[in-house]
Amino acid sequence: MADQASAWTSAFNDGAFVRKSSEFRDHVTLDGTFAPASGRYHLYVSHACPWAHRTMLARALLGLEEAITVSVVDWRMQADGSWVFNPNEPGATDDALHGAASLEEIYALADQSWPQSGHIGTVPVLWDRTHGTIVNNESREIVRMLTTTFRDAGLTSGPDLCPEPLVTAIDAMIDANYESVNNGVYKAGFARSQAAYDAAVTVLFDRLEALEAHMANRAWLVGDGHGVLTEADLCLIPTLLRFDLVYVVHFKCSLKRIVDLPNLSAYLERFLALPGVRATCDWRHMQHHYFWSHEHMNPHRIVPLAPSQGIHASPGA
Ligand SMILES: N[C@@H](CCC(=O)N[C@@H](CS)C(=O)NCC(=O)O)C(=O)O
Repeated sequence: MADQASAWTSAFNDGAFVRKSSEFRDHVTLDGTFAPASGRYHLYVSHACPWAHRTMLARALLGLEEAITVSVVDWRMQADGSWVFNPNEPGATDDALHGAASLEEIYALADQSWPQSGHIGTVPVLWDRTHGTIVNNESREIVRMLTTTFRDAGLTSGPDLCPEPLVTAIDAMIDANYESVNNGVYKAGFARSQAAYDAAVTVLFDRLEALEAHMANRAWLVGDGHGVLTEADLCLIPTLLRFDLVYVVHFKCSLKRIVDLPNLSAYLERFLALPGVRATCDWRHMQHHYFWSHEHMNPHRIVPLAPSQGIHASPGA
């Protein structure tokens, strides 16, 4: 059991968690092998997963619900880090395309050598019906395809989440939040030395305090004045939405809660009020996933009672 985490994370370096890189990195492009089209692509997601949540937020905000279909895995990640389909679980679905029992089967359909690779498939996955393969399994790249290529193809409605003049600022903001916050909570929670934990938590809260100050007179992270809603918000917010519910306790990110940071709390409320967003937030999948799946960290699988104030006190999906 002590080695459970190492089966599905790539490595530890002096006790510090190092995330594995994504294996499928093709792109949907207007003139390439993978062209944008309604009804062609399918997303495999977990409602628990902050990375998958980014793609579900882009899909919802861009009105792509009918153009891109979705299957949702069970929130119970298996001991080896793999995901299974369980349509009997509320909020989860079967594999609508292949009737697969697990996400591993989907990865094996895309790459015959997958079962021998020693890798375990992650969510999100963007699947192409036409070529019967995985296009990409890196959330940030999937989001960018939805906000740019699908938009250029006229398939989206709603805001431009990646305006050309803001691309550099959006990328810089996503980069600044990635190791510190999005991956930072995992580095705190999975640390195998006090020094690695201390370092991760220090960087995490320094960045959260900087974001709290940044949001003092703004609505959104990037753009002049109050800013405009962009991909940068979609990439940060899934981590903030899980923070008080999960990371404060489970990953020991306990210096402060988001509810203690008024500007970030208002930012989350503002985001949750956008059309379609709440329907992507399954608090139960989020919370139960972490406390059940990381058995080496929580051997009795006890799930804390949810916070009684703040965003988690009102319904999600
Ligand atoms: N770089 C990936 C990370 C995806 C990821 O790590 N997803 C987690 C769920 S939160 C997963 O599927 N883990 C299973 C595993 O690592 O075996 C992305 O951003 O898309």
